[in-house]
Amino acid sequence: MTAIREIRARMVLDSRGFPTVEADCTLADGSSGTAMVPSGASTSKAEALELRDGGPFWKGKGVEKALENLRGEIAPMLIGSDARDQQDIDRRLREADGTPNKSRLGANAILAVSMATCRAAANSCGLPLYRYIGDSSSVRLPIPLLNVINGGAHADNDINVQEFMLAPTGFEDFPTALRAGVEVYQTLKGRLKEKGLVTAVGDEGGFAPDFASDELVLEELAAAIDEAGYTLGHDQQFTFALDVAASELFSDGKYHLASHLESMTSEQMIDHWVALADKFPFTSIEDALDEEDWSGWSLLTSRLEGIRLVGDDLFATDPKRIARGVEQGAANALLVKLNQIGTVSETLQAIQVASDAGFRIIISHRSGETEDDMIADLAVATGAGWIKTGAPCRSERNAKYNRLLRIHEQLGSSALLGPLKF
Ligand code: 2PG
Ligand code: MG
Repeated sequence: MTAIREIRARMVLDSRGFPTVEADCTLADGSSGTAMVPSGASTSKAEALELRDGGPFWKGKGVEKALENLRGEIAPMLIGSDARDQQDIDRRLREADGTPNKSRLGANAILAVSMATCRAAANSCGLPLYRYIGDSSSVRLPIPLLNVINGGAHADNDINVQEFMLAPTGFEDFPTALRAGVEVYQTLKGRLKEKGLVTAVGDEGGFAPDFASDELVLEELAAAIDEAGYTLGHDQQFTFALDVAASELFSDGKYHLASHLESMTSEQMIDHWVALADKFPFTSIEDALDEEDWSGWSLLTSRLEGIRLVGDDLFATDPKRIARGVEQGAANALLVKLNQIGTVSETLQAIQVASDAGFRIIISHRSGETEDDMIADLAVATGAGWIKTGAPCRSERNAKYNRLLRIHEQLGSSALLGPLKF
């Protein structure tokens, strides 16, 4: 009944208006699942490869080659396979590709099929996706990390840090945490307007005004939280989270911040974050250093013990890189992106490796997204306790928040919020 009968694929547009891959998987019993893959802007060199056509159309970002591989090679190979055996499906996809970074068939083609198969199997079992991937103990909704000010590669301003996030860490349930986040977001919009700053939004729905320094942004956010009637601080209602995306600031062995005239060494960069964490209450700081600055990461992790130091570009959701981080004490939290590794089961394996080492798990969107909401289910399925999916603005971001609201309703009084261990 759960044998794959048909796999179809097409090009659809992502939130930046570029092509991406959508796949449908239909099973012998008529159940089906559809999935779309996202696309990053500040990508790690260690990520699985998104196959793009190059050439004159779509500014080189067409996905016809990926679709050809999917229709001509992947679909025929998987017809008749059991969709419930995700491990086996993903292993065969990996082996058929045959490269370390899925560059032959394309991680976009591979992931679309992996995700669509997973959804079809869940539908065939009559289970919501979070329960199919997880089990009956999957009742933890994630605390949303709301990216309300966009800088770096995601916005046309001079802010160094790519993402300034509100973390509603002191609330009882998901809807209340989301409501508080939205109220602060809307209050912030009013404050920016009053100051004559732009309230146009960046790729992830956060505002993208110009501020002279990262500190000024954080002061503005603190004021918005206060004005909205909430409290900021460790053990209060809100804390902050940052994604520096420091690989984007690193060249020739140095860090170059727009707010600093002089470039910085790794040690100076670490001092900079330690000083900032002294002034503001951060729950986490992501990619504070370059993705190959392993010794810097170890030093930073030992100096900022109380804060979750999140490896995104550093780990690229790759179990091998995570194992290296665990061994070297580089980072203590994992950012999880399905398309960095390219299949559902390898993503789950990455989460397992990191959780076993006591790392915090944050499930994440990409800056180029679609209305696909699988990451909401993935967060609940794995009990990660954290999700990063942009500002509460732009429907590709809200698709995930709205899915979590529906899951919360489904779970009723059994729903919990946040990770088992903070
Ligand atoms: C990040 C992501 C998502 P991108 O750096 O964490 O916010 O951005 O998808 O551009 O890599
Ligand atoms: Mg990041």
